[in-house]
Amino acid sequence: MMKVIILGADGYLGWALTLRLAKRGHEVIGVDNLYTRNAVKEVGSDSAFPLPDPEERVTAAKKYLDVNITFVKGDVKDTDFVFELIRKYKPDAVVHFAEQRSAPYSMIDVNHANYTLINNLTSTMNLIYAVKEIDPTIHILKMGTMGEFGTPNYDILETPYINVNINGKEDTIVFPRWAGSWYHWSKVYDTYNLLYANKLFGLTITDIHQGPVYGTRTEEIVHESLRTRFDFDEVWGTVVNRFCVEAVLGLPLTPYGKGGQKRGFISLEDSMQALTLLLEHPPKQGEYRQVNQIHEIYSVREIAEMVKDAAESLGLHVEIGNVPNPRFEKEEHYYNVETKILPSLGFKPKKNLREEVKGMIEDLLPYKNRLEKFKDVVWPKTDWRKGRRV
Ligand code: NAD
Ligand code: USQ
Repeated sequence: MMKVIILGADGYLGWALTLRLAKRGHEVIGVDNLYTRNAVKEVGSDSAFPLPDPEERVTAAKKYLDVNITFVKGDVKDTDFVFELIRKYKPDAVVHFAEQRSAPYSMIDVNHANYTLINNLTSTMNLIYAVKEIDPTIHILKMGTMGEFGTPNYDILETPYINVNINGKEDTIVFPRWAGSWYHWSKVYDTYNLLYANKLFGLTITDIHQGPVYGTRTEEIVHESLRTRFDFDEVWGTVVNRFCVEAVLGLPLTPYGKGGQKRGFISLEDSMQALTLLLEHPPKQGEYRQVNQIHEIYSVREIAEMVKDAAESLGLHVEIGNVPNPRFEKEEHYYNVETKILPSLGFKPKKNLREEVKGMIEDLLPYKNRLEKFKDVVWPKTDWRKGRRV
């Protein structure tokens, strides 16, 4: 059994992973500064499912799953706090989710862009130095994003480096990246810093590139008090989760622009399976392992059609809207992603998007009255090229 610190344990993925690892018998120390809770309120929204305080969550986990979780409130931007944390708990691994994770939030204005870059880069640098100083054998499992690569006209390989030949001379460069928001760029810069730390200090790192996650359920969410957060507003909601709430509210679904934008999706349940495998099968000491964590590739138009079908099978009436794209992105493009590492560790996805969205809508329907209060924050307002909310 391992001792694992999860930075960002109060979040959508962090709480679900806290429950998963604790249930598997690992010792889990969850850390969070509750930033997302406040930042979602800042844009006038809230989690679709009401969230108990961290202390109440820990109590509910004990009651329903019989697990002991330690929760520590703290800011990963604070260098002394991170050093003290690593020194006190001496973990086998640290999972780093504690970043500002919304692309639209990072595009609101210069203050939100700066916040994103400072929070994300500082938290990763603090972790790098704390591990290097206190115990360089600790496995850092860093959550990056598929969006670091953008949507290139070539396959996105699962390798940190690639050989190139420029004017007849060969060398190795970092696999090319071209992000589509300040948030996604912050993850690119994180990757460069981690690659450098791996070379410089010999740190052991798994750098995960994950696509948008969807879902309301994991095996451990056996009671309402164990639910993880679920965002749907224009700033914090991700596309599948948003479409399900739009369907419940009777709002038109919002594929942006032509809707041909493709991404690699994974369910919350399968994301937990993948993360558990990567933690329980760490790379060799000093290795930098880059993993593409996706399951199915779809365009947003295809997703809208699947959500419409699922909602209509439940008796809801759904329209697909025509929404000018507030983002600066390709709307029709090639998209292919190499995924070898997770299957080699035994990863077998249990969910697919078409079936899962029906269960998500069923889970959300009892919260329809709560969701009605936030109807006004669903339509997109954050405009990439204007650099502000319109
Ligand atoms: P989330 O916002 O729900 O969770 C992140 C948590 O980190 C929040 O609870 C927040 O309060 C905390 N946090 C942020 N800055 C912190 C700081 N300085 N100190 C302490 N805690 C801090 O986001 P999520 O959806 O759970 O995403 C988790 C990670 O996975 C993020 O790094 C995100 O970029 C990445 N990711 C998410 C998705 C997705 O679809 N949700 C997909 C790919 C990658
Ligand atoms: N989109 C729509 N309609 C919507 C919302 C989004 O068409 O109502 C489109 C976007 O334009 C984009 C795609 O759906 O083309 C994905 O958008 P998203 O909001 O679901 O995801 P994104 O902003 O990229 O960010 C989310 C998470 C982030 C994670 C990323 C993975 O918030 O933390 O890093 O997914 S990835 O997209 O692969 O980079």
